[in-house]
Amino acid sequence: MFNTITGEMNNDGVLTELLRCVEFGKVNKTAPFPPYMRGMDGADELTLLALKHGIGPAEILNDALIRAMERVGRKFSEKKIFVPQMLMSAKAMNTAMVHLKPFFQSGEVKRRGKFIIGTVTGDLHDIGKNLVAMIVEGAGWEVIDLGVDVGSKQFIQSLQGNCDAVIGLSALLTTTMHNMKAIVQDIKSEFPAVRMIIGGAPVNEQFRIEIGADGYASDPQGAVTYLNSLVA
Ligand code: B1M
Repeated sequence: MFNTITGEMNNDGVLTELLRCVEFGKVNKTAPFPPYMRGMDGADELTLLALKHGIGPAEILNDALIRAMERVGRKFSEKKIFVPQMLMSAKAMNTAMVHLKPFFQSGEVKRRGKFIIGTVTGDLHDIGKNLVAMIVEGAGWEVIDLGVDVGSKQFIQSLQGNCDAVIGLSALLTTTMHNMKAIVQDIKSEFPAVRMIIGGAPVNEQFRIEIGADGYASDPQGAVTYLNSLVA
């Protein structure tokens, strides 16, 4: 991991350290949390270092950041960590994403269409939704991000000025995924022609069929593939 002569880390070392920072919620060098990492580089510095080493943004995202969040989720399920630690990990991940965002957004600027996205009512998880928004935007779509805890009313209001837009619903909780059904029905009754795609860890193709949504994607690229298929 370290070059003993120069004291520098190789690429695997940088990614491993970045993964550790997100897993344990070390945001940046000056952050006091976690106490045993005090004074060490955090997600902020290590993401910049990874980019400086020429590691691709997709590799940084998939091999360090998303893997770290998978570990965080597993430990939360096993009651080895609790909500405050999850929040610190989310903060570290978001800090890293600030540096990656320009790469994902620098795609073709010609707009293919509009995409309105939100995390559904009752759900405050936004990391996955933000990633989808970023990558869809990078793929040439104009993105209107309504944020978290978004219900039918906000989606419908947003559609009123953008009736040609495609809607994206994200949910991370088994409880809130069921709110998607009412949102799909409410939107379809006001705007029958609007296309809607759903995503998020607990949902799948079977659930999409059950609630009458038009598309399902397990990841941001799947959302791009679906959206592009509508304008092909
Ligand atoms: Co929460 N949380 N959380 N959490 N959290 C999960 C989801 C959980 C699985 C953890 C666990 O128990 N193992 C669990 C849900 C269990 C369940 O429903 N069966 C859980 C729980 C229980 C809770 C609380 C209820 C905890 C509590 O308070 N007791 C609470 C709920 C609050 C609320 O929303 N009302 C809660 C709170 C939080 C924090 C606020 C602390 C924080 C969120 C911070 C934030 O988002 N700003 C948090 C976090 C960080 C997590 C985990 C650890 C990580 C989520 C994440 O960001 N993953 C998560 C465990 C896990 O997922 N492993 C967990 C990384 C992200 C890139 O993946 O969001 O899946 P994901 O998005 C993916 C795909 O799903 C897809 O693309 C993304 C990129 O690949 N995708 C789409 C997502 N949306 C899409 C839309 C599309 C297409 C694809 O088209 C429109």
